[in-house]
Amino acid sequence: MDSLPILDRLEMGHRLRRLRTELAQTLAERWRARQQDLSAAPGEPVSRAFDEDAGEHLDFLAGAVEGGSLAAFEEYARWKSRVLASRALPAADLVQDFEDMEAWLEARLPSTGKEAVTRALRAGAQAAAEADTEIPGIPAGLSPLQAVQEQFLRVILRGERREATRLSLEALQAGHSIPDLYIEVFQESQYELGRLWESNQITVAEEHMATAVTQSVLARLYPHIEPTSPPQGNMVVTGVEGEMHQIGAHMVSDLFEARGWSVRFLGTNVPRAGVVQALAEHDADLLGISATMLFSVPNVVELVHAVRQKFGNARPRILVGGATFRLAPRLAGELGVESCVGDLRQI
Ligand code: B12
Repeated sequence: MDSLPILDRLEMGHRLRRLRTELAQTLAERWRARQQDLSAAPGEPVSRAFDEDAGEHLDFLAGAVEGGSLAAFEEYARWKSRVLASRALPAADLVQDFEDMEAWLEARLPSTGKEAVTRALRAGAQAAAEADTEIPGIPAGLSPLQAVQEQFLRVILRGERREATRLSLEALQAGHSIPDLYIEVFQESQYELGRLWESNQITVAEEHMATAVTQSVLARLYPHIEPTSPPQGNMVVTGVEGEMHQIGAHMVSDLFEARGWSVRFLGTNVPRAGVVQALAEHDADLLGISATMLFSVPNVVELVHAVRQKFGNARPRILVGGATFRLAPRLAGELGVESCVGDLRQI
C-alpha cells in the first residue's frame, strides 16, 4: 500500500465497489453453509444483513486502499466488532468475512494493487480477532465545562431545544468562549452520541433528534460571534458529495469567520460543480473541505482535482479536515493540500 501511486489506488477502490452485489451473495452463501455445518450447536441461528455488511466492508476496504492506510481498515474492523458485539451479533463472523473476502477476491482483482487489498484484509482480520469490544467513554475531568457538557448531552437526548439554548447562552454569559463551547460541549456531546449509537444505547432517531438540537443551538449562537481579526480574505467551506456529516464544517465556518474570514458555508453533500461555482462567485482565497467517512476519499480527490483544473494550483488554497484525514493522514500531502488532522483547537 505504501508504494502504490494514488491513481492505482483509486482504480482499485473503484473495482472493489463494483463487486458489492456479488460479494453480498458470496458472503451469504458461505455463511449459510457454515451455519448448516454448525446446526448441531446450541442457540438459534442468527440472521444477518449481508447486503449491508458486504457493502460496508467494501466501502471501508476501498476507502482504506484509496487513502493508502492499512490502519484505517484496522480501525474499521475494531469499530465494526464493537457495533456487532453491542447488538449481540457474533463478532467472530467478521474475521471469517475478511478471510472469505480475501479468498474470493484473489481471482477477481488485477495484480497491481492486489497485495494492498490482501494486506488490508489480513490486518483487518487480526484487528477484529483482537478487538476490545468495550466502548470508551468521554475522557473524565479534562474540561472546566464538563458539567455543562454532561447537562447539554442529557438535554439534547430529550430533544429540548429551548433548554439546550438556555444552557449554552448561560455558559457564554459566564465567560466561556464560543470555541470552548463548540469543542468542550458540542463536539464532545456529538462524539458521545456516536459512542451511544455504536453501543446500541440510543436509536438512530434519538441520535438524529439530538443532532438537530445541536444544530439549532449553533444557529442561536451565531449572532454572538464577533469577527476580531482584521479581514483575512474570502473562504468557502463545504462537505464533499456523499458526506452527510455537517457539524464539523459548520463549526469551522464559524471559527474562521470569527478570525476575520468572509465565509460562505455551503453545508454538505454539495455537487462538485456547485462548489466550483461558489468559489468563483465568492472570489475565494481559501476552500475548506470537510470529510468524515473513509468512503468519501474519491469524492475529496475529485473535488480537489476539479478546483485545481478550473483555478490552477495557487489560488484558492485548500485546507482539508475531519475524520477521513485522521484515518488517511498521507492523503492531504499526496493531493498537495493543507490539512488539519485534529479538531478546531489546532487551527
Ligand atoms: C451526527 C452523526 C451523523 C448524522 C450527521 C447529521 C449532520 N447534520 O451532521 C447522520 C445521521 C447523517 C450520520 C450518518 C452516518 N453516520 Co454518523 N455520526 C454522527 C456523529 C454522532 C456526530 C458527528 C458530529 O457532529 N461530530 C462533531 C463534529 C464537530 O466533529 P468533527 O466532524 O470531527 O469536526 C471537527 C474536526 O474533525 C475538524 N474538522 C472537521 N471538518 C473540517 C474541515 C476543515 C477544513 C478543518 C480545518 C477542520 C475540520 O474540526 C471540527 C471541530 O473541531 C458521529 C460521531 C463522531 N465521532 O463524530 C457519527 C459517526 C461519524 N457516524 C458513523 C456512521 C457509521 C454513519 C453512517 C454510515 C451510519 C449509517 N449506517 O447510515 C452514516 C453515513 C452517512 C454519510 N454518507 O456520510 C460512525 C463512523 C464510524 C466509522 N467507522 O467511520 C460514527 C463515528 C459513529 C460511531 N461512533 O459509530 N451520522
